Amino acid sequence: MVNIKENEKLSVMNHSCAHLLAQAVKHLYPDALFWVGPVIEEGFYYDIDLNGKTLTMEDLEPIEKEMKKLAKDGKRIIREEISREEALAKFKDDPYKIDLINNMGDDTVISCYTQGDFTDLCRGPHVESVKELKNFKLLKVSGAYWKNDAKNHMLQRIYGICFDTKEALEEHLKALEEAKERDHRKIGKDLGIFMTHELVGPGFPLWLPNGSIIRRELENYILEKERKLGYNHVYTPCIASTDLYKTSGHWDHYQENMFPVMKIDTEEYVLRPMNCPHHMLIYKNELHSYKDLPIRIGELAPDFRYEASGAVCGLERVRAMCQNDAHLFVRPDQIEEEFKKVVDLILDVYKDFNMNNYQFRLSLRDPLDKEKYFPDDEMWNKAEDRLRKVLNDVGVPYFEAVGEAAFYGPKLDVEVKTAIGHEITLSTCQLDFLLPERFDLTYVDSDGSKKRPVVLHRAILGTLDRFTAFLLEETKGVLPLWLAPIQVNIIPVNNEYHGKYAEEIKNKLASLDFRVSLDNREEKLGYRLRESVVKKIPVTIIIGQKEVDEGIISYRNYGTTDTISLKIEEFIDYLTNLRTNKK
Ligand code: TSB
Ligand code: ZN
Repeated sequence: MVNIKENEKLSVMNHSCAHLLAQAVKHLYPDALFWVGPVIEEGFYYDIDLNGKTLTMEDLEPIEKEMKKLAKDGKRIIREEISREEALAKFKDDPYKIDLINNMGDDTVISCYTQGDFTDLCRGPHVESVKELKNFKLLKVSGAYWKNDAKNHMLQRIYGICFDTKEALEEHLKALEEAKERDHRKIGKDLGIFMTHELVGPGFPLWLPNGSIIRRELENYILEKERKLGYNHVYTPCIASTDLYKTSGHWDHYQENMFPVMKIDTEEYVLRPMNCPHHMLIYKNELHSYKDLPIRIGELAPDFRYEASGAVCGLERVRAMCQNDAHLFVRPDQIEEEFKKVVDLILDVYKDFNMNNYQFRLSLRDPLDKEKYFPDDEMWNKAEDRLRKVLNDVGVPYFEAVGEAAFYGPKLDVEVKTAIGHEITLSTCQLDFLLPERFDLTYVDSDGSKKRPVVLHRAILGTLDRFTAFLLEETKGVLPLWLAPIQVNIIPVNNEYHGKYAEEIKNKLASLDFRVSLDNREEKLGYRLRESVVKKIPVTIIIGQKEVDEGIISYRNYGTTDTISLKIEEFIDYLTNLRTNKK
C-alpha cells in the first residue's frame, strides 16, 4: 500500500484535503474547533472539538458531500505570513490555535492558509486550489485524547485519504477492503477463535474452543521442539513481591508497562510483566559447574502488561498474554554458539509455518540515553558486536535500530507487518549481562573459581496471542490440517441412506484423534459443501451411495472442487501424513 507521508505530491494533497475537511466540518458544525490535522502514512486526519458530540460513520457522508461541493467551487488556497501578535489576535477565540502559537519557538515563521471563508494556522505547503482535491474519501472516525494524553478531554478524529487520480483511489480502497478481510479480528470472529467483552475489559481477549485448539497445538509444537534442543520447562506464579522486580531492575526501568501494586497485609505484590526474575532464581536454586552450561529454562508463561487502551488490538497486542519464553544461561565463551542456535530455531520454526515476509532487526542502545540504558560502554559494545558477528556469519539480512534495545542489553527482533499495517515484533533474542549481576548468579569454572554466566532471553513464537493473530492473517484463516480446529467435515448426501456409514467413518477418525464434524442436517448438499468452505475446513468427505456400496470415501481438499476417492485405510494414511508433516 502507498505510504502517503513519504510521497511528496500525495503528502501535500492529503494535507490540503485535511483543511478541506475542516472547512466542511465548520460549515456543518459552526461551533467546531480544530486541533491538528497531520498527514500520516495512511492519509490524513484532523482532530476536532465538537463540544462533546460523538460522530458516527453516518455523519461522515454529509461532511464528504460538503467537501465535494467546496472542491467544485474551486477556491484558491492563499498563504499569508503573520507576526506572533497578529496570530494571537486573529485566533483569540480559539484556545487550540492559541496553544499551538504559544508553543512555537521564537524564530518560527507563522503562516496561515485561507480558502474562501476558512483560514487555518499552518506551516504548509498546500496545493494551489481546492479544485485539485477531487479523489478523496473519508475512512473512519474515532475518539482521540487532546495531545494524545489520556488525562485530557476527548476530541473527534476523522481520517481520510486523497489521491491524484480516480483509479489510484479506487485501487487503494480495494486494497483496504482486502486488508479488512485479512484482519485477524474479523477472521477470529468468523471462525470462533476469540472474543472480547467490555465486562472483562480492553486487551483481555477470551479464547473460544476453536482458538484454544490452535493454541494447544502451538504449545505442543514449540514445547516438543524445545525439549529436543535441551530446554527444561518450568511453571512459575504470575504474582510476585515487588522486591523481586526491584532486584531485577524492572521496577526502575519497566514500571510504566506494569499494572499498579497490590497491597496484601503489609506486603506489596505485582502482576508480572516478565518471567526473567523467576527463572534467575530457579538457576540460583542449585550450584552449577561450567560443564552444566548452557542451562535452558523455558516456560509458557502468562504475563501482564499495561498497554494503553487505544493500543490494544485483538490478539495482537493484549494486556494478558502468554509468552513462549526461555532464559539461557551460558558461559561467556558460549554466547555466540547459543545465540546462533536461537537464530537457527527461529528460521526452522518460520519454515514450518511457511513464513516469508519478515525482517530481522538488530536493536541497539542509544548511547546518549543514559536513563534507559545502564552505563557500561564496554559491555554494550562487546555485546552488540557479538550479535552482529553471528548474524553476519549466519548470513541473514538484517537492519540496525538504535535506541530499540531492552534496558538490559541489545537484542535481535523479528518484525512483521500486519494486515492493517502495524509493525510488530514476533520473535526476540536478547543478550543480558545485567540480570546475572543483579541476582548474583555464578557457576564454578574449571579452575574452581566462581564466574558469572550470561543470560539470553528469547521468545520464538513471541506470545501465543500475537503469533496466533499473525498466523490467522498470513493464512487468511485457512490453517494447515495440523492446526485446523476441525480437520475433517463429513457430509452424507442423504442421511437416511448414508448417515450410518458416515457416522462409522466419523468414529473411526475420531478414535485416531482427528478432529471431525458430521454435517447430517437436512440441507442441500451444495449448501453444506459451501459451509464447509466458509469454515475453512481442510478436508470435506462426501458420502453417497457409491461410497456406501464400495466401502470407500470421497473427499475434497479446501480450495478445490476435485473429488478424490480412496479406500478408508489409504485415506487415513493420507491424513496421518498431513498431520505428521504439518501440512
Ligand atoms: C523474551 N524478558 C523477555 C523474554 O525473556 C521479554 O519479555 N521480551 S519482550 O518484552 O520483547 O516480549 C517477548 C515477546 O512478547 C515480544 O517479542 C512480542 O512478540 C510479545 N509481546 C510483547 N508485548 C505484547 C503484547 N502486549 N501483546 C502480545 N504480545 C506481546
Ligand atoms: Zn526475559
